[in-house]
Amino acid sequence: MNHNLYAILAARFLETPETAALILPAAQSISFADLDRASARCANLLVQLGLKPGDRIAAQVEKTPQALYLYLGSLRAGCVFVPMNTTYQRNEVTYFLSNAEPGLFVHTPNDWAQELASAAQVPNVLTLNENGDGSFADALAQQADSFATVERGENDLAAILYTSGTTGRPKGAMLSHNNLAANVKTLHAYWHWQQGDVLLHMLPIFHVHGLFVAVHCALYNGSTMLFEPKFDAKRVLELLPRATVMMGVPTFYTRLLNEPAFTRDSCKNMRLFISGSAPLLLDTFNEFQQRGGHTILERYGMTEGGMFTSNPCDGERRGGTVGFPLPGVSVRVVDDQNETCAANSIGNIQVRGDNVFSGYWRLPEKTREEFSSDGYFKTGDVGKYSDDGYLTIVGRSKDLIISGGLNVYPKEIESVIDSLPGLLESAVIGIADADFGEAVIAVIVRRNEADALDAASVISALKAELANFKIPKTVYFVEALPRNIMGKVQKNILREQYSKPTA
Ligand code: MLC
Ligand code: AMP
Repeated sequence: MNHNLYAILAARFLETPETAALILPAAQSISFADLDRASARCANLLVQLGLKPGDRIAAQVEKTPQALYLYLGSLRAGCVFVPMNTTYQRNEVTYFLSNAEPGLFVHTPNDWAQELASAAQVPNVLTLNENGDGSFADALAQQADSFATVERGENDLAAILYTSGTTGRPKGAMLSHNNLAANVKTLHAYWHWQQGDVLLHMLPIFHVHGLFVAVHCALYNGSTMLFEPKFDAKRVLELLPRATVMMGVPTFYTRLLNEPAFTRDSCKNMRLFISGSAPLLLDTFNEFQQRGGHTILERYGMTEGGMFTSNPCDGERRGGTVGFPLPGVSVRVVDDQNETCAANSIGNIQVRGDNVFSGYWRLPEKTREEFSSDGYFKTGDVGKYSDDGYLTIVGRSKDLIISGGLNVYPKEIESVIDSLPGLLESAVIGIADADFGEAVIAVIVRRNEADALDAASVISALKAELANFKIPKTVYFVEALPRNIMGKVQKNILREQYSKPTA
């Protein structure tokens, strides 16, 4: 049997080849047969460029149908897809290229990508802009539109997704064809995907949520996606009457609730609203129920394994919880000695299942540290089970901020701040924010008042180094950071101090 994920998805979506796979903002429609042909062209191109199964393909491209062809073509050719957030800056991309050693880099045209690719000796470089044009699209047009999808085994890699960490450089999570296939089959059944479902797709497609959850589920169900370049609350109101399923991070839902025109009537055609990637506040959950007449289904997952738990489709969806372990996924809460905690006791969340990745790219030591001796992955999240089996995430043992559904590791920002002229040290923290859930702020100690940058200059210096969602919304200067007796910065004190409105 061919375990290639593309073969598994296409066996289903090609049952209805003339159905629209994608409907674009200007109403252009791309059928499943078109998708199959375009991904074949891409796979042929990859072969022509000399790429072999197992070779990496790095992509830093905007959300277009062509970006999806690139992903599907990469699967078909047996290559390993390495998607990158489009707001990553040159230093961030330099690292990914040197670490992944791709055989092809497809990027949005900018001042530096070509130069970085040459420095990293990437043999093939193509461009793709936000309109779907560029040398990648030109090259596709020259290719034949059929391709025999390459045979892959269960454990062969389909993708590497980089995730930062509390220490060191970002790590590439290696996901196999079977990891991804296992998760989509489970989610398809658990969320009761059905004939006629139409997905409103407004998430980026360079992360797990938009690509492996949203796109995979729609493809596996043969469902049309209303494929929008980015989230826009007003546009959601226009499109909801044509959709049945929407997925989003909590910011999508809070922004939708800020629209006075959002009512029960807006949701008349909807079957399911799903939220994840960050905690959905109980207030948002309740207000959405009252205003929209729908109970948002919250689920929990991670780059390293896709989805782990979910509230049920037909049982009680309990606000403030992430529901039950998905079928085939074992999710346990353990104490520091790895003993299972009783219900209502808080502990570390660990997961095991076919969906869970095999390790970090070229980091065997780090991989060993992150798994327990009996094969559970340590998520770094902290939670508890209720008596009746609902999991609640109560916090994180990792120093992580989640802003608008995107992870920001303070250590990374602090290192860049500390290297700026005249600055001694810094602490980056997350504070509650009505729009992003958490907002990044920086508290900085100057080394030398005279040469130190001011707040605006710090922010503009950081913008050149880091993706936009990592940039602190506010910078505060202090004489010293609060430290405990061990010399560790007491971020809890800073959080308390800066969470208060500064009158
Ligand atoms: C944009 N900005 C952000 C931000 N996104 N700031 C903080 N956090 C974010 N997430 C800032 C930009 O820097 C810019 O600032 C300004 O907002 C406008 O930029 P924009 O691009 O126009 O923003 P907008 O379109 O409003 O984007 C916000 C958003 C987007 C929430 C819609 O970030 C988004 O789509 N998030 C979803 C991310 C996601 O898919 N997460 C899933 C990861 S997978 P300035 O100063 O330059 O104006 C995962 C696993 C799982 O976590 O369980 O799913
Ligand atoms: P990422 O590494 O970007 O995939 O982010 C994964 C992290 O997002 C998890 O480890 C959790 O901390 C967080 N997360 C995902 N879904 C939820 C949720 N529903 N509630 C709270 N946190 C979540």
